[in-house]
Order: sequence, then structure tokens, then C-alpha cells
Amino acid sequence: MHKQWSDVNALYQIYPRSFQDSNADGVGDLRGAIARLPYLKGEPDSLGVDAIWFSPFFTSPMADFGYDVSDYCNIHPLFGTLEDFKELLDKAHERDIKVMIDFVPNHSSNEHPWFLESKSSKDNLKRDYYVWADPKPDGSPPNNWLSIFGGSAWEWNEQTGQYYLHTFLKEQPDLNWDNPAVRQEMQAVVRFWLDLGVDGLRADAVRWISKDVHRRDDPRNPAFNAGPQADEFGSLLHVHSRFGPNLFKYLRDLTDIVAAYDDRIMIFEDYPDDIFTTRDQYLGFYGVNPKVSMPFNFEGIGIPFGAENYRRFITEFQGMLNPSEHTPVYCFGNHDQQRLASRVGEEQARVVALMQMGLPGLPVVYYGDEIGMKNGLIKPSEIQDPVELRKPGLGQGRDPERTPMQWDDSVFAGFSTARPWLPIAHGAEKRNVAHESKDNDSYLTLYQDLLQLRTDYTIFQKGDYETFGEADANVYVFSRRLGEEHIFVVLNMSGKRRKFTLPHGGRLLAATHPSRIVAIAKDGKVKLRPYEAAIFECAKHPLREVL
Ligand code: ISL
Repeated sequence: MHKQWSDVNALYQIYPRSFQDSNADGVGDLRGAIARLPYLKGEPDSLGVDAIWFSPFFTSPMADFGYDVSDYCNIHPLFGTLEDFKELLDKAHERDIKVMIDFVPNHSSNEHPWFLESKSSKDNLKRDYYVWADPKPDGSPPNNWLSIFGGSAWEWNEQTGQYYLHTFLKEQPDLNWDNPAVRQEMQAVVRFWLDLGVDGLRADAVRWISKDVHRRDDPRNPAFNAGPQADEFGSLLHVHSRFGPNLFKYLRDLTDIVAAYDDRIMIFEDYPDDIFTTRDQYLGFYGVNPKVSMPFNFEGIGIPFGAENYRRFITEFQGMLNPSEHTPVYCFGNHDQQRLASRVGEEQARVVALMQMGLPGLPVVYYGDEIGMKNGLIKPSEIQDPVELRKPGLGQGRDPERTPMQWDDSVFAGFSTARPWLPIAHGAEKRNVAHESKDNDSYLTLYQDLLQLRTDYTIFQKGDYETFGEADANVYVFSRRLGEEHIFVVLNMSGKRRKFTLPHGGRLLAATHPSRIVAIAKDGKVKLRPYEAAIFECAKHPLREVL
């Protein structure tokens, strides 16, 4: 019996360049990922994760490391072939691992054949596949829209005397979703991968696929301190350049395709926005097609570590959802964000892991976070990310969180026999899979324990969420309930010892330091060490194991 998405314990994100190299070119690839499937699931010492998501591995000139796709239905030779992917899919499915791929609908590469045609002349049949506009009378761009990466979002095309729009790099021209032919092309891409057997798609940067058709200027952001960085993305309120009137309709059409297949899903990439309330934003995305699609919740990435902060955002978010319909997708790290352990601290990262795995829905774990990987230190000569190369020294680059997976203590950490495309992060001699597998108190052991719990008991995916006790600056407690079953997640988010009293005694199910016992008294009294967290089963309402 294969698991359904609703039973999946977690989704594990693989950045394919950095997971495992199989052909000694210093870049990870699909055959490398195949070789590492036993690490993921099915062996006694596996991590034990039910689903994986690959960042893009499609044909691409790699201006944005694969988020600039030049053939949506093929694999970049660096990563392998379509045959390799099919083998990966089969072998993952043999282990009952679901496979999700990335889908980049907002823009293609400027080397995609569609764009090559589109830019060739104003009357080319593919001209309207992209967003073209005349200059203003003085020759300047059609409006003030800005690229996420800074500067105007418009690039001049000399040959045809018009500008084209690029929300990201100029090598990533925005597709014109208001053109029905583009929508059909992209729907065909979704069908292609679903027919091949992938279990899901993560849809990149979706909020930009619909824009103001009148191309009105975005208003200035009054909160922004104008200065030398006047063309910074934050200087405008992006009310017209994204979240256009047809966004949810276009997503509905796409997800209707997903819904026509058995047990497939689409996860939307969306960050909290300063324009809409979080409620409107989330419920908008959940409203698209709740049975098969849902947005990530990235709020935990931006919010400083702390009991009040997490309690507030999680409780508010849970309160918005209809538990029988909406699947929360809590995410505390990805390939665009500083590493969790570097952002919140090493001990604190364990608390976040336990909290995340104690929450409902489908949690997402970024590769390497399960061994506590930290940001890599990237020397100027080693910079790869175009964002960093554009404005070096501002620390906006994403290389630090994309360094190779640390498998063992060998010179290239077991990732490759050749020098990797990014350096191995410091500390890899201890912080690696081989070492942590032998340590009963490691991050890896903690993640294995937590994933095992989510495998054994569906209360984690499906139980109700409730905060417990008074709001407290140091300790955040929530409970989960499913029928007669009841558990408590108790999180000491302070650097001091803390006491807390639960309504009953119970059994310890997991703790941030797997080798340490967190005692719970018969009357429910719990004592926690600094940054210690634990999950307890309530003595009076025990759990039923999944058979
Ligand atoms: O990272 C962000 C906020 O911290 C976002 O603004 C992010 O850039 C945006 O949500 C889109 O990201 C995605 O599309 C980009 C690509 O560079 C990122 O790696 C990808 O996750 C363009 O395709």
C-alpha cells in the first residue's frame, strides 16, 4: 500500500547541484540522488522521509541555477537524462518515496526557443508569449516596475525597439500569462510531468503570473528610506506588478489538471506580503483548489526565534484554516534563505525542528538541516549566485545555504571526488551523516525520531491544534488532539531552565536531545533545560499506532 499525500510525514527539499555528485564534475546530479535514496528511506538507518522535492534540473543556461528554464520537458545534461529521472522516480516509488519537481511558470530563460522567436520581430507568432511594451516618449522604460534583484524590471531590445519585462534577472523574461496560448503551453508542461508519474509540483514565484493589464506604476513605499539604493525592490509597493486580477483563475486552471490525476498536489511559493493581510493572502491561495494545492507558510523564516513570536504566527495561521480542508505547509528554510542553524542558533534549531514536526500538515525540511548544517563561508572568488555578484558584499547572496551536503569527513564531504561548485561549509568533519548516524544525540537522530513519530501516529498530520496555557515569553506549549488521542508539545525557547505543568502525566515521545530524558511527573510537572523541548503523550489519552 502506497501512502497518500495526507499521510506523508514530511517533504525533503533537494537542491540537486548540491546533494550528490556521481560523475566527478563537482556538481550534484540525478544518479547521485538515486545512489542516496537508501539514506532517505527504507533502511534501518535511513532518515525516514516520505517525499522529496527537487529544485529545477531542467535544461537551462544556468543564469539563476536552473530557475531559468530553456526546455521545460527535459533534463540539463549536468544532471543527467530523462531516462535517469525515470529511474529515479521508479526507485523512489519502490521505497514509497513521493517525488515532487519544481515548476517555474512565471518566466523562462532568455534562451528558451519561445523567447528567441519572440524577440526576433514584432510580428513573430510568439511575440505575445512575453510581456513587451513601448518605451516612454523619452525612451525610458514603460513604467517604474522593479526587478526582485534590483534595478528596472524592463530590458531594452534594440532590434525591435521595445522593452521586455523580467521580474527576476534579465535572463529570465516574464511569460505573458494573459495570452491563452502561453497558459496552454504551461498546462501541457504540467501534464507531461504528471503523465510521467511525478507526485507533485512546487510552483515557483506564482504571485507574479498575473499583472495589471494597464501596466500602471507601482506606488512608492512610504516606509522605505530612499537613498543610494533608490531602485531597490523594497522602495515600491508592488501592487500592480504582481497579484493581478487573474492570478487565482490561472492557478485554478493549472490545479484542475493536477486534480484530474490520482493523489497529486501542487504547492505554491508565496511569501508574506506587505500589501495584503496574511489572511487574505493565505485564504486566497487555499481557495484555489484546496484538495490538491496549498501555499507554503514561510512566516517562521522571517520571524525572530522566540516563544511569543512562534505562538502568535502559528496560532493565528491555524485559526484561519479549515482543518478538514486546508493542509498547512510549515517551512523554516530553503535554498533562498540563510541556514536554519545559522539563523536561529544551533540549540534553537533543534527546538524549531521539534516544533515543526509537532505541527499539523506537511512540514518541509531543507536538505542538510537534518544534520544541522550551517551557512558556508564563501570567498569573493567562490561566489556563484548572480544576486551576490550583482551587489557583492551586501550579504544578499544565496550561496551560503547551497553548499554541498555533508555525508562524511572526507575532503569533499563524500559529496564528490572533485572540487565542488561551492566550497564545503566549515565544521563538516563532525557535522556529517556518517558521524551523526553513530551519535545518539545528534541532529540526525532527532530528525529520525521525529519523522518516525509522524510515521507511527497520524495525529501529527491530522490532529487538531490548540495552544495550551498562558502566553509566556519563554515557553510555548501546544496540544494536538485526534479523537481520544492527545499529545503535548512543550518548547522552552529561553536560555534558562523552565518549569511547566501539563494537565496529566504521560509518556515522553521525543526530545530535542534524544539521549536525554525529559521527566514528566504523575501530576504533569515538566522541567526543561535551556532550549529544551519535548513531545508527550497524555497518560489518559494514549495514541494508537498506524497499522
Ligand atoms: O527569496 C525571496 C524572499 O526572501 C523571494 O523574493 C524569492 O526571490 C521569490 O519568492 C522567488 O524565488 C524563486 O524564484 C526565483 C529564484 O531565484 C529562487 O531561487 C526561487 O526560489 C526566480 O525563479
